[in-house]
Amino acid sequence: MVDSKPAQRLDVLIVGAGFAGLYMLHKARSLGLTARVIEAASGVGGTWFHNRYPGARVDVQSMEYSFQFSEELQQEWHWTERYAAQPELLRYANHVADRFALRDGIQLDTRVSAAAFDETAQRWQVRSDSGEAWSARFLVMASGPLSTPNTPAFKGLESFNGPVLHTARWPQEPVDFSGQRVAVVGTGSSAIQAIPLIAQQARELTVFQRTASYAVPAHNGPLDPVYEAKVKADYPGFRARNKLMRLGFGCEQPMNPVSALSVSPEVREAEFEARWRIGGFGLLGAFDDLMLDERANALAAEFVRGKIRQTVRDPNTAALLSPKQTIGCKRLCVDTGYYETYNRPNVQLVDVSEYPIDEITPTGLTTHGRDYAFDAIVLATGFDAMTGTLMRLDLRGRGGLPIQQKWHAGPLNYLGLMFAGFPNLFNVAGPGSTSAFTSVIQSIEHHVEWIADCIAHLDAQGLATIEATQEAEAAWVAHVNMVAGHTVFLSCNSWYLGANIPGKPRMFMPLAGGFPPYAERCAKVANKGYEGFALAQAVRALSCTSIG
Ligand code: N01
Repeated sequence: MVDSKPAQRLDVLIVGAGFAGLYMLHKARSLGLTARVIEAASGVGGTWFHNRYPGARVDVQSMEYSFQFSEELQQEWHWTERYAAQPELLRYANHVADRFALRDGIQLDTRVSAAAFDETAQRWQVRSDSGEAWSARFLVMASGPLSTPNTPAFKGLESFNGPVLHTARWPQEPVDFSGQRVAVVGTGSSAIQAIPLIAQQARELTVFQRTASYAVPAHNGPLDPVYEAKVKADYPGFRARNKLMRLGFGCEQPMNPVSALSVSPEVREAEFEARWRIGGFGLLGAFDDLMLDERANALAAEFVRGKIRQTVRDPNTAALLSPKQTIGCKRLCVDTGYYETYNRPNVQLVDVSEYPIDEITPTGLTTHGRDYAFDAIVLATGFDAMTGTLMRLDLRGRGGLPIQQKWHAGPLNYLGLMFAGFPNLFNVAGPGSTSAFTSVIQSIEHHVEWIADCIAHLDAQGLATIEATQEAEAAWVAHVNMVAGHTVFLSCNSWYLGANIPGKPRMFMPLAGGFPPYAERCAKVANKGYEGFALAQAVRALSCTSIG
């Protein structure tokens, strides 16, 4: 271990200055707690700080993908587009940091590398890789479910003569592909957004696809001022209606409570078509059994494949772009001109499903015995999702238990918020919660408020620690698995299952049961005196000095 300076004492140490960390800091301060955010990057914004690739934008509508805790904030902020692009989202994160005077509580360019629960002091002893140390009663991991990029271990990756850019670690300065031959590896949400824009700039673009994705149109455009005024006229009502939705958003296009198998082909087609014209995730709500019954799902899947065939002129390319897996099993992509891009003469698609990329060479890459030459390679290869960031920390609970040992078979958790053996450690938007299936800012607000209420409860009762019980945790993980078992989510290899990372244990990580029942369960647990948690008195008097 690096020699460390004397530990700064805090009530709450927060890891990460994305939306979760910003709101947690604000909330902790509103409770009168001393709190500090430690962020590895040189700015706030988390996901939206790092994912600066061309075309990066949110796939939930801007009016829904924003904080609701402050009516003033939601009234004063103006989104320019239906789906905000990364620069605007980053401006929003910075605005939130300034508006709520959070900057002096955020330490940038500092990477937390180790945290251990000290059972005697009942505090988290936390260190950075530069040897700074903090001692906090509570540790909040606001480090994001999609924050550790997945860079496949391609042979020869280091040997490439040109730049290798990962979508999730895009440079801050603009990248110009003009006149270049560019490779994009991957065809998930990031690639689908980046490909149309790279294709407009590059001389030649070659996309290496292992699994085709389903994409539905965003129909993005300037935000309609009439719509904005309508939402702002009753923003709390709009938010409340969204909270009743399964995804926590989309109240204007609710789930159609009808089976896809119970209607005529004409009715079905009309419903799919209407939702396709609106764009976004609403297609999966066209019928209430699309995510539950593979026969119903196949009808929606074929509808999208039909759209691909109508859009892509070359039948071979259209066939390659047509996914075979159930729709929605991997996260649905929301695109702007993705399939149309393959009609451009400078774009080609290479299938690497059967014959993988063998090697990156100084001049390009090889697959299936063929060499391809490139000036730049873009890896749109996703993330070690939900667990990657915590598993890379030296994070130890009671008895020095490393998180790697606790999670060797998958991320055990209770309510997606806490882990048995790791008292006073809260995880925001992690495995076991519905966050991956919601508008994530809404999930973040829900988690942060639950955590803040929990800390306030402990303080009011003179309690020092809270910890999930092993029994409650086991029952919760079984519940998350049981819910997934009633859906189509187990029918393909997705990051939800950890299947995109070689060697990662397979466990369906997010809760697929819908936001309203999850939020209700979290509230019920708290109302019952934190059922399933062990709460304990201080083993000795605790004191906490303010560091401002
Ligand atoms: O990552 P992904 P992403 N050789 O894992 C391929 C959110 N997000 O960054 O499917 C060749 O989806 C891999 O192939 P396969 C959103 O939640 C949101 O695109 O594993 N290919 C796949 O095609 C999303 O789900 C937004 O067979 C390899 C691709 O790389 C999540 O982030 C925008 C490979 C990775 O796709 C992740 O999206 C962007 C290899 N060795 C992201 N390894 C919006 O809000 C991997 N691949 C719109």
